[in-house]
Amino acid sequence: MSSTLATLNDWVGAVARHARPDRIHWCDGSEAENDALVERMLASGDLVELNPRTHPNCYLHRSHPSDVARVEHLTYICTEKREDAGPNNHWMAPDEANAKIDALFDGCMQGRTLYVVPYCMGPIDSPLARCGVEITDSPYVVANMRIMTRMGAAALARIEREGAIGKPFVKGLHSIGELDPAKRFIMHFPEELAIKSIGSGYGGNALLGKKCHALRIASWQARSEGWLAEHMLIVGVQNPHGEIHYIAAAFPSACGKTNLAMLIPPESYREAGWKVWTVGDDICWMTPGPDGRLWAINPEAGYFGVAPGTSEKTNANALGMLNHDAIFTNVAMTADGDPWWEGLPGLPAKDWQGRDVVVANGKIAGGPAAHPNSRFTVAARQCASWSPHAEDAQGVPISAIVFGGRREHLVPLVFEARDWAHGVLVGAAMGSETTAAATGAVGVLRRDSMAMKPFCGYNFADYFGHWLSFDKPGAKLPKIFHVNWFRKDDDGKFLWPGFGDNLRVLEWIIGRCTGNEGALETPIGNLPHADDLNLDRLDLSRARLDALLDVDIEGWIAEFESIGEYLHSFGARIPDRLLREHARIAALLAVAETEPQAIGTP
Ligand code: GTP
Ligand code: SPV
Ligand code: MN
Repeated sequence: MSSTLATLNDWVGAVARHARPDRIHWCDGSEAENDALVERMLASGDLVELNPRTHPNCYLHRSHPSDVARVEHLTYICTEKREDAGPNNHWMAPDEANAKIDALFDGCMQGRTLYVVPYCMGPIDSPLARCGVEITDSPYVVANMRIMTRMGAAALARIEREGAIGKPFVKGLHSIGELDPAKRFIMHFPEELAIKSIGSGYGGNALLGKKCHALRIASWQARSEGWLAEHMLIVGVQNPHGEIHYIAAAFPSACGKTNLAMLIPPESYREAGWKVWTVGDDICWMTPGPDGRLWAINPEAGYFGVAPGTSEKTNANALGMLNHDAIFTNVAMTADGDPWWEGLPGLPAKDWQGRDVVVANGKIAGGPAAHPNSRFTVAARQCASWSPHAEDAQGVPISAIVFGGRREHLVPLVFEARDWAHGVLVGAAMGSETTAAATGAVGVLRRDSMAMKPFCGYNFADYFGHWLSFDKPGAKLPKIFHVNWFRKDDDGKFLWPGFGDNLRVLEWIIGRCTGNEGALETPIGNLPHADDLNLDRLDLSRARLDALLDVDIEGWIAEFESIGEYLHSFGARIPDRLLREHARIAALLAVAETEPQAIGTP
């Protein structure tokens, strides 16, 4: 097989001559093709079959122990000009990058099959969707791409149709190479709509439709075309009147997007008739519609979600979709062959590397049995809360944008930005404690603007300017909020119960959008008064609520100094509008410090 599109055939041919695979396979995405791939991976040991009675068509993949997360230090944006990549990215000149990575691709597929994987990001008939082709030598990547994207014949047909009228597709080249961290690079060439990734078979490093295409390359395209490609979940919240408000929320990796996207309302809300609909859990593409609102699609067709912590209590919707047709990566396994991770009942027999688990006094010895960044891959439609509008070609209209991170201290449960420009500052200033989703230290506070630090394909200063540019006549922009589920008390315990109870905060957010909720103005933004939140049947003391809503002026003054330094680190390219907004709030904080009576207390 090959394509009717000469540019595609030529590229595949050129790659094959260089990487020298034994065979070339063009993927059609069919069931039969997938079955054959699974057979081959079971035979090679790439996959282990899980208990077919409790988990039919479920498989476990154990990645190389040095290849378990994204590698930000090996991820490059390769633009002609260094300033276009910005200080937020690692940069390499395209010529140098191509030479370096092409040398590693030389002959790297000998003895292997080269798979040509055509895919579509977004509903196959949506004008907002975009296509790409990934070339890979990893059957595991093919099986994951089949779940995570619209992969195969229909995507190829669209690519050929668009190619015939000169519309390009994104070219992604991937090889697991030698799985050697010293020979691992994830390189992006936004000016050529191309990606080259070698040396990793894991998640965002290898499933090129996801972070590489749908965020890094797409954010670059979105800037020149007037839309936004964001690291956001999309959730529909239906109130007892049957009205649905869609919220897009940007939290950094492993900070709660999947959980919020699949939220199960607290009992009192369920009884009252509230429902929550999942549209997406990781990536959101938003475009202004003819009505001035932002309309969003989820470019993905599946979830590549964090396994540890997923339980009946925290995310029953996720657990419920994982008992058939799922791939698990680096989880542990019970003696019965069921997948297992920290947070599930019972005990595992084998850890994520396949080693026997030692249990002493009912506890697992020697660290977690499932890798902290172990994940599941599963089709989006298997989720009980999958929205009937998730595949609407025009997307869903967004009522509110929410930013949030892991902040043990300082940042209140929720606050609302005054207007769009303030909201852009709130997003740009986001900080979060690092997680296991990327290699490196965990729990270190860093700036992660709009949760896009690892994913923005161009200079953050230009990106902030692009965000600001949406505020123009005729625009009906969503309100912008900031949340923090992770504030802790003096004993290091979370102050807020989180998970399903986060709907209480979403209700206030929606109420602010419809004009039905009150708020207290503070220098950092508008907060709910204690009695603006619906805390029905929630066991939360007034002292804890006050602590959650506390705005510590001195702490915020220090925070704003640090935010100012951060903004200035982008030099002259930083939009003046953002600096003015920063100065405005810094001035309000200074007044509040000298005249505390000038602001109220929530
Ligand atoms: P990526 O897929 O890496 O982009 O991450 P994500 O944002 O989808 O992460 P996910 O929803 O899987 O979050 C995983 C972690 O956040 C787990 O450790 C959860 O237990 C924790 N988490 C999610 N929601 C809450 C919450 O409301 N409160 C608390 N305390 N923890 C939460
Ligand atoms: C993230 O790290 O934000 C993820 C997982 O969603 S990965 O696809 O590996 O990037
Ligand atoms: Mn993510």
